[in-house]
Amino acid sequence: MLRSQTARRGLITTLAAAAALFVVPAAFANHPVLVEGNCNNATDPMFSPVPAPGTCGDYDGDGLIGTAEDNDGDRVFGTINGANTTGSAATRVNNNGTITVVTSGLFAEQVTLSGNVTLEAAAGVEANLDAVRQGDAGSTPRQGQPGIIVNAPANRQVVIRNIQSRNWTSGFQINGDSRVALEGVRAEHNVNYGIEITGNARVAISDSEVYATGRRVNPMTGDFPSTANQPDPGTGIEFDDHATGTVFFTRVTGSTSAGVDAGKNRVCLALVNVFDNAGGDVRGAKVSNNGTCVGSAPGKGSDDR
Ligand SMILES: [Ca+2]
Ligand SMILES: [Ca+2]
Ligand SMILES: [Ca+2]
Repeated sequence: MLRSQTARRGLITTLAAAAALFVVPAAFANHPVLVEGNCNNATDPMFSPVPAPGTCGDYDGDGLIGTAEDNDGDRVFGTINGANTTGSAATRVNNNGTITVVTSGLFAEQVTLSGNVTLEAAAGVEANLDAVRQGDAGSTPRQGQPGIIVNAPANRQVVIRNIQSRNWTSGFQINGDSRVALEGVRAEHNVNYGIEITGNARVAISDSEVYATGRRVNPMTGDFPSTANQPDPGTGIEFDDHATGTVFFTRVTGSTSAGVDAGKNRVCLALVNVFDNAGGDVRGAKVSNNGTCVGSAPGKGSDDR
């Protein structure tokens, strides 16, 4: 009897300890956070002193912005990287959650997404991930890098919605086995690619705009395109390596090379407006005028259209 009571108490203790492990809310997974915008004023953006609480750039009105907001422990952040991986450890999403930019702003930061994450701007909000912030010494090295990089395993899904990316080598670069939906994104004035898709990535692009790839005048990095500075290659959307995808209800104009280059990969375009792309509007993709890629043959090159 005594022995069985002791055993029972031991079992209860073990179960209680196990239960405690499950209820400790150290870091919530898959949760939403907000990012404050900024007004792109000389005295405001994320690197600058704190504005008056509640004024431009301080969405939650606590007098903190930028990295200070990243680290005050609430679920509002001052930078996109803070909201994802570098802010308060207990509240950031760590590539498992939703990051919503809630007020317009300039975000002069390269962002890498590697998990089950949604990065979006709220309706009506202009979230501009721009390599260039006037007067910021980081602008020149940033212009030699991609803006938003996705490299996630195949069993994760990344969503990027209503975000614009400008003045990088590639506005959006999607690598590896990533599975990505780009909805309502804008890539403008990126030098080499608006949207660059490599590896085995699968990407669905919809309601998006890719303009003026390979075209830029910049006193620091040069005049693209020019004899001295050629884009490499200046393609609006490229599906490289073994990447596949669909492009729906999207505009691609003014590229110095192709508008959409799918090589011989399985890529379908439906209701896509391509215009004035110097290297040809579409290379290698199946083009559907029926508004859907369902039932269309996989891309076999331009003859398949
Ligand atoms: Ca704040
Ligand atoms: Ca705060
Ligand atoms: Ca915060």
